[in-house]
Amino acid sequence: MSELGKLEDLPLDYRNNLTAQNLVPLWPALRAALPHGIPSRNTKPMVWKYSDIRPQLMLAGELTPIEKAERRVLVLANPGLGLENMQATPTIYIGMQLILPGETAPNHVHSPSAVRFVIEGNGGFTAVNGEKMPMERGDLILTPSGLWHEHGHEGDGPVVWLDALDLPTVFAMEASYCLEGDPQVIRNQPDASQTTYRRSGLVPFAGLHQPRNKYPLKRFPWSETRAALEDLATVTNTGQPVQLAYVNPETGESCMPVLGFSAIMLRPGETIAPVRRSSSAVLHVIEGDGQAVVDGEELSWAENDTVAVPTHAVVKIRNTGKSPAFLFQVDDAPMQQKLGFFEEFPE
Ligand code: GTQ
Repeated sequence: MSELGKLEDLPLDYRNNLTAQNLVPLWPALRAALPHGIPSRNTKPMVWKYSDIRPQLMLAGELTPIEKAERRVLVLANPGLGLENMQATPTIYIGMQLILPGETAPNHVHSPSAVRFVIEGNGGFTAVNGEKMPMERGDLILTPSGLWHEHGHEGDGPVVWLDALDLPTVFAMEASYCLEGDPQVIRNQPDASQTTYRRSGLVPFAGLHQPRNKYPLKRFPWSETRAALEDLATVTNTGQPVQLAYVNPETGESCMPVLGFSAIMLRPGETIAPVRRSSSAVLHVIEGDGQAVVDGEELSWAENDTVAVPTHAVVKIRNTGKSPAFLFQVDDAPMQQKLGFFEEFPE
């Protein structure tokens, strides 16, 4: 392999002339842009502990009224990517949102797509285009690009959920924006998508051959996902990941366009070594205790903690507890697939 020329190899007046004309020579920067073999990654493998986040979030509840916040969120920012960029990984935004009894996070719509994964509390709800959905612990609720959404809380005590957005990508495309609107008129069909798509393999016959609603199912209740994982575990060899993807029930494709969502079960004492992938990911602990080794970084995790996994990382995950452990995974594989460079690297 030949050594590429350096910037300093060029005469200073030539460099200055290029700069003045907004031109840049590629060859001194080529290897940084196209590294050999593996991408250069700034994302730090790391864990955010819920025991650290929760007290700060409750303080935010005292310090900042919802009217002053619109959304009361602490963002999990990866220090390797610059805190101000609000990226857990290069493509994944993760926030922890708090809503207190009686509060409303007002109606708005934006170009980035979001999902909510409920962490604690009872009585929270999200309304999407007039469809009111309950938020119970472990539920996944979709608020896709271009759909109006507002959140509320009709119970007691704090309600906290994890927000995952494709904001870093949409923002990098200079395409991120938001509109504010009047409160939604709630239709008399709460949780309608869940009722219509009650069971996998069964979709409404009416309209089967018509252009489809892009987001037919908007809430995935945890009770169903957990039971499905337990069933899958009975037919999956130990050491093989017990993992289910959240998909569009009509197409079988990932339920959102940019980010992918899945749930993993680890049996007591089990270690899994998922195949190495070109995608980055975030793992959020639903239940259980364990350890992860991510590119050699040893991380321990407990309930409600959140782990950042860089692209191309070597990952091992171990359930150190005596009960099954459950993880919620966010990854950018759907976007990488659409862009044509998603890869898996079997050992
Ligand atoms: O709840 O709509 O964490 O618009 C960031 C932006 C949550 C939301 C976030 C948002 C929301």
